[in-house]
Amino acid sequence: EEEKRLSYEQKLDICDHSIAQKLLEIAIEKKSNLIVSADVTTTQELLALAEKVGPHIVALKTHIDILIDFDSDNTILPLKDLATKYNFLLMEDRKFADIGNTQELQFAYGTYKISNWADFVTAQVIAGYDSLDCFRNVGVVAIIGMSSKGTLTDADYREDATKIALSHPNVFGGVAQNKVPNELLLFTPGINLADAGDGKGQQYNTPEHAFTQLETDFIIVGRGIYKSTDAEKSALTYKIAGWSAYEASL
Ligand code: S5P
Repeated sequence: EEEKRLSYEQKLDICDHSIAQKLLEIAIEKKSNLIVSADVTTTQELLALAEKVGPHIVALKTHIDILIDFDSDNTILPLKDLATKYNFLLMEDRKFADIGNTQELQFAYGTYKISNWADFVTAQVIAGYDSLDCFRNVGVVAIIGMSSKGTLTDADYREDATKIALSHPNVFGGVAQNKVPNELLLFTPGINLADAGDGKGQQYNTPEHAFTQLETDFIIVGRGIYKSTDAEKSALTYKIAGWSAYEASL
């Protein structure tokens, strides 16, 4: 008999990291596995998007360094209020990719002071196991495989990256376009119901593909939601599509 994917309830028993636990609890409570990628360039757009999609998401993924008007009082404080109001986590998609000492500085210093506000961050594992030690007070989602055409994350790389993700106590999940072991939470970007690509190398799949073929835990949707004419309605559409695909995969 074919083994079934684990439910969020079953994952709660084996994914111990406190952020993994929070994400799974929010998923169950909101019946959502949707993460919106807020790739907008002004604070006003970011907060407006968070207000619209907040009720439907488990986390809001940011690229905080693309904001033209970042200000910790005007950007982060209201964003944190919205995260509390609608019960979602903040995922900063920084994709750290340097030696531990440099990452430690990038994480805590500079303009964005990510360590002050992010619940979890993404990091490449290219610099090795010890490079991830600096993310002590947040959770880390390791980039195991990328969605873009021609990515260098081949099967050998992904196998080694998965070993680091599984063994490092700061890491609770992976970003990938393939299955990962049950002990990790899987995050899958490159999700779009209307498009197959963006003409810049991005490759899209459907929520159904991500849950049936990859047994993902969370789908990440950017332009499919924030570029649509009604972001609130689109978020609801992706939330329902993601939850139905999850239930069908059980
Ligand atoms: O392999 C990856 C990893 C990530 S985190 N492919 C990705 O597209 N991402 C991110 O997901 C990317 O940086 C962007 O923020 C989001 C996808 O956005 P969309 O507009 O293509 O849905």
